[in-house]
Formats: sequence, C-alpha cells, structure tokens
Amino acid sequence: TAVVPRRALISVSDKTGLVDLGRALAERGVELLSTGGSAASLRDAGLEVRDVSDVTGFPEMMDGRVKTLHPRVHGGLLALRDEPSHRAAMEEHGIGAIDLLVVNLYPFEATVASGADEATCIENIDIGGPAMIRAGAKNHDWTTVIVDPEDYDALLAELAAHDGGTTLPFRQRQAAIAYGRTAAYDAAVATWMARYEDTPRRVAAAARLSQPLRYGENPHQDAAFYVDGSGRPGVATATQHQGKALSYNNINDTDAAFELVADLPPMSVAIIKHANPCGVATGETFAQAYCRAYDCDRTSAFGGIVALNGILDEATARAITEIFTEVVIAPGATDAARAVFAAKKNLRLLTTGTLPDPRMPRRAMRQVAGGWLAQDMDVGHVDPAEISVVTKRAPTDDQMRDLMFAWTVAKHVKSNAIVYAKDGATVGIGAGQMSRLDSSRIAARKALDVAEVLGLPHSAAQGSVVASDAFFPFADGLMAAAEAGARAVIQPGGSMRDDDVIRAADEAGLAMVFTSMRHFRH
Ligand code: 93A
Repeated sequence: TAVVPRRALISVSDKTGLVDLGRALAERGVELLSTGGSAASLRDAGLEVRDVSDVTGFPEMMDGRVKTLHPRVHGGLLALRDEPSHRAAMEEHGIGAIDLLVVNLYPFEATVASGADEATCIENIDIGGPAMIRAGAKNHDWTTVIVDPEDYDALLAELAAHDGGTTLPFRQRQAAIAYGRTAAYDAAVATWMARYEDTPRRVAAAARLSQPLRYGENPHQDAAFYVDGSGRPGVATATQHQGKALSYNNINDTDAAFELVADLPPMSVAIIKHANPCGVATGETFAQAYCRAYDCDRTSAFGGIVALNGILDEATARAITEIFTEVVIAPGATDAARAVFAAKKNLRLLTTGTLPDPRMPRRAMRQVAGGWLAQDMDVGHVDPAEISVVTKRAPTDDQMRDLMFAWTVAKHVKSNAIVYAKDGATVGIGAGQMSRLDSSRIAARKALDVAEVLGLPHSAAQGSVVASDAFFPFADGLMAAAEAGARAVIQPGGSMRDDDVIRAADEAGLAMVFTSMRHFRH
C-alpha cells in the first residue's frame, strides 16, 4: 500500500535538482526539513523550510560534524508507525515521523580523486548522512529513501501515479540502492584508509564491479569482473582498441601474460595458454622475441594470449597475425601495428600506457568453501648476488643469465614448474603436474618437439639451463634434466636430500645454484 509522505528531510551535498524537487514536494503539501546548506538553497528559491536544528533543539555544531545525529531525526526515520510502543515513544519524546529522506553524501570519493590533503579527505567522510540513509532504508516499510539525484524524477512519477504516495516495491528498490550506496561509500573510505593498515583485508573492501562477463570459465557459469581501484597497469586498466569483449578466461590469461613480461628484461614476449606460459623469449627485436617464444610450443600458442613489455611494432604485429591469437597486451602499439591488427576483427588489442611494477607489494585472495585465503602476492625477487653455487662447476655468465631468465619464467608457471631455457628463450616448459619428475619429463618432451620444429639434430634442451620452482626432493628429477641436455640448474634448495642431489649434479658435470626462495604458484 502507498505511504503518503507528510514530512521530508532533505540533506544533500550535490544540490543538482534540489530546488525543483523541493518545490514539487511543497506543492504536494509535504513539510520540508533540511540541513544548513540545503535549507539555504531551498529558502533562496522561495520555499518554506524548517531547519533540522529547530527539530533537534541543537545547533549544527563542530563544523557540521553533528547536525542530524539526534533521536528526533533517527526516531522519526526508524519508528514503526503501527507499533503502539513506538507511537508512545514518539509522543513522549516529541518525535515526528519522517517518511521521505533525500540525502546525498559528502563527496568523499571526488575529494580523494582531486588529490586533496589528508585533513580535507577526513572531513569529507560523511557520518550523519549514511546513518540516516541506513535508518530510513531499514525502515522502508514506512520511509522512502532517495540517495541519487537521478532518482528524483522517478520519485515524482511514483507520487503522481499513487495519489501522492510511494508503493512498497518502490521503497524496497530505493532501499536496495541506498544500501548499495553506503556500502560503496564505506568501501571507498576503507580503500583510502588502507594507507594506515595495508592488509589483505583491503582487497575485499575495495572491490568494484567493472563489467558483467558473458560467462565464466564455462558457458554455464555466470561471471563478472571486479576491479580494486589500485590503478595497477594491466588488464583492469587497459584500453581495448578492437575485438569483442574479453571473456573470463581472456582476462585471467592476459593478466598472467602481462605480469610475466613485466618481470622480464626489456624486449621480452610471453605467450600464455590456460594461465601458463607456453613460450617466453627475449630478443634483439620484439618480432624476434615473439618468433622464438612461438617456436617453444607452436601447437599450444594457437589461440593464445601474447604480452610484450614494450611498444608493439609493425613487424611483430605481422608475425603475431600469422596464427590465430585471442589477445595482445602491451604498454603501447604503433599506428602501423594497429593497422596490421585492424584486418583481424577477432583479435583484441589492449594497451596500458606503462608496465606494472613487479616488485610492488600487493595482496591476493582466493576463495575456498566457507572462506577466503588472503596472502601477499609473490613479488619475491632473488638478487643474483645472493645466489649460491653448490656444485664444483659454476655457471658461465651466459648460463647465469639464462638461469635468471628461466627462474623468473618458472615463478609464473603453475607448480610443479620446470623450465628449460637457452639464449634467452624457453625451449621446454613443464607445468602443473603433481610430481616434479612428471613436469621434468614433460618439459624434456617439449624440448624434443622444439628440435623437430626447428630441424635440430638433438633436443632443443641440449646445452640449456633448467629452473625448478621448488627443490628437487630426489635426484631423479635432476637426472631427467641432465639427460635432456641441461648443463646448469637453478632451484631453491632446502631438501633433506640436498646432498644426494648435489652429488648427482656433480657426477653429471652440471653447474647448480640455490636461490633459497621458492616460487610455488597454484
Ligand atoms: O558531518 S556529518 O557527518 N554530520 C551530520 O550529522 C550530518 N547530517 C547530514 N554530515 C552530515 N550530513 C551531510 O551533510 C549530508 O549527508 C549531506 O551530504 C550534507 C548536507 O549538508 P548541507 O545541507 O549543510 O549542505
């Protein structure tokens, strides 16, 4: 049933549409209560308004920090009109019902965005506004709450259609909008206050819907993309130049690809499939790097995601368009490169302006049944100076460079991760196996495929280096790598059987280094 408002409380920072609304309400005989600035605007327009301070019997005080925080306001918003004890309390304490609340909040988000100083941001945290909104929206059986000037017309249309009243469905809808607003408002405050305590909890507080997605990992799963407002360059902030909307899997893979290249030396390219790199390389040019990455696993690269850590040029764009690629992400692209892509309607090109900082501390969350796991993102980096050589043989400078390259790639491969690399390019990647030995075998197997593609007389792992994201628990995984042709090994070390593993490496004439840092990734 429609509730006809007799008294409205109007307290708005954004005065858009205020006077027109006030006039329309006054014409319907609604009494207007209002706070300082809002009351002044309404009065200037010739409308009759009662000050909230007159209702509360208190002046607005403490620079406006306390204006509406009073039982005569909150009782008027919260009272159940058909509940005898509530009516009695209203009578006893001189509380009049407030059936319509129009509030919009201090512009906290805009104040922060403008780069205002800390004190100004703090002063723009609205307390009384959200308190009233939450009170009125809780009591939507009786109270209509409007928090967005965009909804003034809808309110007036509702009143016109229902003899000057609002219906329950209308009040329910506006209550849902109202709580959405206060939730987002507090999320903005929490995000900003993370400056005081930057814990993993912040990730949950900051989430904002970016776009609904067509579906999730599979077509029968509903999905959406949320952004955290951190502004980190990547898929969340990128400009998309062409192609249809990104899918859930595209976003996930594009993120993996871009974070990987951001961790690599300049002029590096990564090709990602199912969140794992299937080829990664550094080159003299991006085109060369792309081709070398492609050669690591041409089969898997089909329909993959390509990331570059510099400007996409025409030659690279041409090389990429030789096969079907889903997404290309780079800090930028030349006009000529974009012209090449323009002919490929289904290829999405994303540019980000800059690369993300791979060392910037960040948080990660994942869901489990009944809860969330929160942790620091793995931004651990091994300083080459802290790496210890544990074998008789030490790696050469070239091997050391490849070891660091393979180690960085391995960090971005799902565990168990085994990565063979040679001359700044991966030549075999084993990902996501339940045993390290299986990952080693798969990586070695892939190196044989590369040899076939390139017409080499021996495995592409011949003379390579190998990285393992966690220690080899037994010598067998290491021996598999030696048999495949690896000459140098990088791994965290720390196994109970390190001595056995080191002895096996020495017997095989390998150079091996320990990083003392593990890079599990699941
Ligand atoms: O400082 S407050 O948190 N304290 C209050 O008691 C209070 N009541 C309303 N801010 C308060 N408001 C806010 O004032 C409203 O949410 C609105 O944004 C603003 C309207 O002030 P004025 O009418 O003086 O322009």
